[in-house]
Amino acid sequence: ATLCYVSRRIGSGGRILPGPKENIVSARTALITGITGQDGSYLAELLLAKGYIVHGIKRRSSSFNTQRIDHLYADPHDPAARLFLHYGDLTDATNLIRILQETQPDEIYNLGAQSHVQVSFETPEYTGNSDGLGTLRLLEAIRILGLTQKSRFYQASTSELYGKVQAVPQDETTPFYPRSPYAAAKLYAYWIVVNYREAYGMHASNGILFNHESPRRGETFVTRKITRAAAAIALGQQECLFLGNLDARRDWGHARDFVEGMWRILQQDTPDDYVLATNETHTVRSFVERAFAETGVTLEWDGTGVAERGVCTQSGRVLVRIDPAYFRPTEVDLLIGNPAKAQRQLGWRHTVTLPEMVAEMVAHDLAELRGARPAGETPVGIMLADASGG
Ligand code: NDP
Ligand code: GDR
Repeated sequence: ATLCYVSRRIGSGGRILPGPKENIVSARTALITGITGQDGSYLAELLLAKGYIVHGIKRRSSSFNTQRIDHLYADPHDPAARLFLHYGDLTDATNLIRILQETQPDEIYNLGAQSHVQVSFETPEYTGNSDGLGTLRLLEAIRILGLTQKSRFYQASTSELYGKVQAVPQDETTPFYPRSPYAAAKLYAYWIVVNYREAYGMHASNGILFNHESPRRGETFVTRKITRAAAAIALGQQECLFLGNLDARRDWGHARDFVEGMWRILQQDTPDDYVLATNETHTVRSFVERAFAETGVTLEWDGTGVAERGVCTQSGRVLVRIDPAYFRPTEVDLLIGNPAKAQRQLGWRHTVTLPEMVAEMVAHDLAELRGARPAGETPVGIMLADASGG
């Protein structure tokens, strides 16, 4: 069942296409938690293109939650199918044990998490359960099933661990200082991975990934919220964008580059912890300016927010406003990562620049909003990108 004769590659729009045999690395089996998320979808594409058999855990939902991977899915009855989905949840230990027993993965990528920092202040216990204890459950499942020497383990650790700035740029030696229930849960996960590596000799590694974005980014993370709003405003479908702290600085890369780094981490002979980052930092404010510039709008700051240049004084039109509801009880002010170790040991570096990524995201959102909601159909003033939770 682990032999794979079909090699495929990813075509435009992420479709799997027949490809040359050399794409096959081996007939390895991977399990991805969080496969329905941004990173899970790009990682599934990457692994399928390399010839892996990919199993993914998806949560039961009352509405469809597989949009990001639908283009990868093949009928499991098709003998060439190599992507298989299993219902499960990181809060359910017996379910995880059963899935690991059935799939016997060579590589496990733990990407599943309640991943929204602001939401973690509203749901701290659940976030601790899924993001912290969920990681422990997976590691214990590996141990219980005797897979410690077979299954390599990747943990989606995060630059949020650095939290309150201790040093810049941040690297693998920078002290952690978590600033949210999310970061505290991920801190537990980080250390339990290190502990299981040292205690049981497991091939378990942390990728300490700085922010990475894409057109598949969830709509309530700040970059996608901004690009969707810039597109919607340009199309006359939205009046104004409400944001919180514009002065926060982030090291933003592209998710497709970062999943390549995850895979490289698990291909090392020795498990270890690595920072993946671009080594550039930008304010939320400058991201807003870039995104609106992509739609031909030049923004000019005033005391209350951001106004469209020229129009502000003539009609007083304000396109971006501050809503204190989006400020966090404790903020992470400045992230900039030093990926030197990953460059040296993994041969990894980011390839997509910030301007390229912003352009891709805005173009995607313009196309999506044009298709989904032709201009004029949606009442002006609706906050398309301003869903609850940030
Ligand atoms: P997303 O929020 O896009 O995806 C999260 C995934 O986890 C979804 O598939 C979600 O399922 C699933 N999930 C949530 N809760 C559970 C649970 N209890 N049990 C099982 N699955 C669950 O996140 P990203 O793809 O952006 O991030 C992937 C991982 O990397 C996360 O762990 C995140 O914390 C971490 N990370 C992300 C960074 C980034 O900049 N993107 C940077 C550093 C770390 P559903 O679709 O049903 O909601
Ligand atoms: P972050 O990403 O918290 O860094 O976590 P997010 O995009 O949510 O926030 C980035 C910065 O923007 C500021 N901000 C706003 N954020 C949101 N979501 N909505 C707003 O309206 C808004 N206005 C300003 C925030 O205060 C913050 O400073 C992401 C997640 O993917 C985590 O899972 C991951 O671990 C880290 O990146 C690295």
